[in-house]
Amino acid sequence: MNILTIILAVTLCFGLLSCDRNADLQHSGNSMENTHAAMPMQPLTMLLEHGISMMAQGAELKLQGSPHGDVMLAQSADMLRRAMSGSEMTAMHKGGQGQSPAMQHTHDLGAAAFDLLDMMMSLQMDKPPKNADILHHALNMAAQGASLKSLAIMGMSHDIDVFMQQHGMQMQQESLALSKTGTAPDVYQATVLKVMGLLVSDASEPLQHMH
Ligand SMILES: [Cu+2]
Repeated sequence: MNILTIILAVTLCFGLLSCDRNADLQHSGNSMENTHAAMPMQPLTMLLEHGISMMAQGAELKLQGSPHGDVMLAQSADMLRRAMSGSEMTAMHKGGQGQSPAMQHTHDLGAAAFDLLDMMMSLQMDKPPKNADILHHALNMAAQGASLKSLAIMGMSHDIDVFMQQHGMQMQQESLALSKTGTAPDVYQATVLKVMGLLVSDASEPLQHMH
């Protein structure tokens, strides 16, 4: 091996090493953003689902005259905002996930939930909407069912995942049956039904494709 070949080999080696180091530095510099950009949608969806469950209970308490109703409605507003416009959501959009079907579905659900929350905040004890108690109960069930399904999709517990997903779907079917009140829906009922419809039709893959 002549001296030129050795010099070439050594230069090449250093070149590769420094490239690697640059890549590493770039990676660690952005690591927070990268982690968020690659984050699955489920944790944010679960915040949203929990916020909706709290709204349903808060609205019911408010109609019963409990001051804790307003507290819960305010807390659910914070939770919806945390999910929909927190740093994770911003990073996911910057990372190119803004156009995914899951993202679009999450924003549809978030928007519908905010619309309903507005109506709930102005509920009055002496003027409850038609069938309010059954609708709140059904909404809470649909949200909890959605949460079980989201947890199952995260794939942490194998057989229990399947059980949770099945129970989540069962809760949602029962919630839909409960919410059919047999009367023509007024604006309040239609808004609740819209949120429930979005909770039931999540855009995630069926569980059997995840393993
Ligand atoms: Cu988004």
